[in-house]
Amino acid sequence: MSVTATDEDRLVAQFEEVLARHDRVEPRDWMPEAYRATLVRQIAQHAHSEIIGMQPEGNWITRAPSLRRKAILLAKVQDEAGHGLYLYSAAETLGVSRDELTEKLISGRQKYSSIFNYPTLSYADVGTIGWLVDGAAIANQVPLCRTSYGPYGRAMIRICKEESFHQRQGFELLMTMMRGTEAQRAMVQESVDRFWWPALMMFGPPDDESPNTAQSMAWGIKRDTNDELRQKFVDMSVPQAEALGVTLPDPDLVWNAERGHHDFGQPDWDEFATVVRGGGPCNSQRIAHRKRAHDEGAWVREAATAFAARRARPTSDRPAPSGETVGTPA
Ligand code: FAQ
Repeated sequence: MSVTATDEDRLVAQFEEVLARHDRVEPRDWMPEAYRATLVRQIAQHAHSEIIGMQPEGNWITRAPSLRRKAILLAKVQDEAGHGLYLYSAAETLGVSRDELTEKLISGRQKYSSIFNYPTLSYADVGTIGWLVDGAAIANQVPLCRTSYGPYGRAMIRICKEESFHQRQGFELLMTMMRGTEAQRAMVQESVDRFWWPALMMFGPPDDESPNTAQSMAWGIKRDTNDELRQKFVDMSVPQAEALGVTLPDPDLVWNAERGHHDFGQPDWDEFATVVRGGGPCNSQRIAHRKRAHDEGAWVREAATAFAARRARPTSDRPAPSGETVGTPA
């Protein structure tokens, strides 16, 4: 059935009323095509980030310094896989398939967060990623719990609870190292020096260079701008750095009593652009690894599809499992 101009006006009006009430848009509801496409872009990028984000920390699982640290790290990396899966499921409610999204990630047609293109050079990086990267993720994602698209907002609620736990784990690891030897303290500081600026880049380009923010805010997909969230993250991190006893590597970082916020320097936006375009230190390694895992997992997907097809057939049509004869009473 074709949608007339009057029908379309009514649908647009209904959609806008939902947004004005700060209510949720659900998969069954009519939505403008551009709203759907923006959500697919953001949710897919977010899902890919969780999946690629397993690699930098996964690098240290076999070399964790104790059984306890290994168990914590394994659980954290598994949580990131779970987050990726909730997010792919949320994207699927918009009419795209996980296969299609994975293919776009591997072929470079969809992005993932710039932060995961930096290497993890010491065990302190595991703590710094927890503290700063999960910290930045929380600052960005707590407002997304109120995003206008229902399945995305609901996925965010659970993800934020887990990310908040990860952030505390990271902070606890760094605090333990800071109470250790001089060499451990130096390792933490060196790690913070490398991750601080890339963590600030996670919030995206400055607002006046962000092509998507204005429309995404109008649609209630984003609730705060990139610069607002970056500021929130800096304000939240300064007292935490003081408690840890590390220095944040920004000579311009200073409390501004008039604004009630910290002033801070700008990340190197040319470096950000290079990393987003694929030229960061680990971009090709991350994608090659993801592609290899995908190719090597082909047999699992085939087996799961065959198993699901078999389960969908009536019981009488199923081949007997070995050692049993169907229809013969036990
Ligand atoms: N990296 O117009 P805007 C995690 C792209 S947390 C790469 O400002 P928008 C947890 C952007 O897509 C990390 N690309 O865009 C974890 C756009 O591309 P286009 C993931 C970036 O969407 C922790 C272009 O630049 N979190 O994984 C980046 O309005 C530890 C212009 O930018 C999320 O994805 C970047 N940093 O705002 C896992 C949160 N920034 O148009 C493991 C959800 C921007 O060419 C271990 N996403 N771009 O396709 C968002 O909130 C938004 O998408 C922003 C960007 C704020 C990231």
